[in-house]
Amino acid sequence: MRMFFDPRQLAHAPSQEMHNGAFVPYAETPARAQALCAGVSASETPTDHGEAPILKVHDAGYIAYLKTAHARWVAAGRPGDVMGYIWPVVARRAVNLTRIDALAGRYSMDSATPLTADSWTSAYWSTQCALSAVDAVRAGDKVAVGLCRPPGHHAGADYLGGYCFINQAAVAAQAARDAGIERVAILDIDYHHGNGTQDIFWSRGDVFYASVHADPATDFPFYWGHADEKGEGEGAGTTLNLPLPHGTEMEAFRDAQSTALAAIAGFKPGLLIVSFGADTFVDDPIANFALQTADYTVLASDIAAAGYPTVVLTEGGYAVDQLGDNLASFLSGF
Ligand code: SP5
Ligand code: ZN
Repeated sequence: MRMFFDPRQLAHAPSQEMHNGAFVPYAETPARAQALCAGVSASETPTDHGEAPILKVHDAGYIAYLKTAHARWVAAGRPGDVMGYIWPVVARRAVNLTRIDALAGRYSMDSATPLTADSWTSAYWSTQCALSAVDAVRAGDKVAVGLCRPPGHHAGADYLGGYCFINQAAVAAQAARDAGIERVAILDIDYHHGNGTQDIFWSRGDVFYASVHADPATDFPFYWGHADEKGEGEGAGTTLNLPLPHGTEMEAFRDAQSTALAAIAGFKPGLLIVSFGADTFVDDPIANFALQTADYTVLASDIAAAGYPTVVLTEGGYAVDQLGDNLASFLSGF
């Protein structure tokens, strides 16, 4: 099984995030990437596919912002890392934005995702891992893995958030489409709803998005992920949300994943992308499900049994000491 990781993914290292009204240590640490690598036997550095596949999904102004925001923040005399604190909410006008403070609100969904001088570089290489995993599967491998950190599923076409800057699953799905795979399915089993992925493919009939996650009534990202969100236009019926309550254990989680896999089977995808978050683990410090390490093998076996060429991309998982074992358990199911 080929796995991809680039050391440049370690550089992004914010010190703190806003959480429940106070600054706390940043949960999405470089140590997470080291744990992911420790969980697998070996990894390769990805091939550089350039920016073009990223720009097929993300807004050009947003990508320019990711590259330049930290320098503008420093030039404006701001301390630390870039964080939005004023947002153009519905019906306000996001025009003629010149101050970095205005741009930070325009291009972000939360103040829990500081942008550092290295964020673009780390997110870029995280994305190259996803694209290289797509290449491996297109070349005939049954499954390939992108050790993606920073993660991606909260990032929309023109916004960052939830520790995410570039949506690796979306860029990978689009690359597969552009390579001639007619239908792509994304199965998102991170604890949190993948609002960015949902937004990007909301009106598209060629990419199915199915997510099992904590109920947005109680959990981040709050404004997406309810069961009645099903897509629109050509995408009507190609979004499936399966929210679950705090305390969810393996049996209910596996049932929900089976529901998602049954819907995906009806879609007949040529490629499956799994957004794998290990923050469903019982001891995750920022989440509230109760999966055990051994459960991940069973979940992956169910996915493998569906028989699709499969790209696994890592998303969240903040119990760093168990993250490698949880990833290893999941991959062993293939
Ligand atoms: C990819 C992913 O799993 N993103 C999750 C983003 C969740 N952000 C909201 C919860 C923040 C909790 N932060 C606690 C930090 C403790 N150091
Ligand atoms: Zn998560």
